[in-house]
Amino acid sequence: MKLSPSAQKVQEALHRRGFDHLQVQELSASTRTAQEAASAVGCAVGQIVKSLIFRGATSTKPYLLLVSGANRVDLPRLEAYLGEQLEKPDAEYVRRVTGFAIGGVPPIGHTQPLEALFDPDLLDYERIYAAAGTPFALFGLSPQELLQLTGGRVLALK
Ligand code: 5CA
Repeated sequence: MKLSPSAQKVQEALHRRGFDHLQVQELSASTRTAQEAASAVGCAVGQIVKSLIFRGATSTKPYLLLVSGANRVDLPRLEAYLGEQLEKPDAEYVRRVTGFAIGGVPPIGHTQPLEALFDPDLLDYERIYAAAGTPFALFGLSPQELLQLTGGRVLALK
């Protein structure tokens, strides 16, 4: 099946990184939210990776938070750790730094390199599923593979 252009971008990013064994899947059901994605795959919501973009208020740099779909980020705690406030950017900023629209932001293949922070709860699963560029696309992988692909720093986020 031919992938849509945004999903194809993610498949190509996997290819460039030597992860050709990972396959982007386009589904007929929505994967726009973690809950919808879990229903579409038939997995626990905790196995869905939310790829969330925040902006450092001081550094102005974007952060990529890779969070289990079951968790909410404890922002004050994360801000204390990072030593700066975090702002929730608007949709246009998310598109600019990632190259993708909200609802399909993948953990890899961004316009620019993003500092990634990785929710340790994702390590509890053998297989997790991340967005692949559109609100109908996902790819499955192991948490260790996601760590390798993103260079994420494992940090309690909830
Ligand atoms: N495809 C699904 C499962 S992987 C997905 O992308 N879920 S998500 O949680 O990673 O992405 C949606 C997230 O985008 C929301 O949790 C929220 O943090 C963020 N978001 C939603 N609307 C906006 C908005 N208007 N501006 C900035 N961020 C937004």
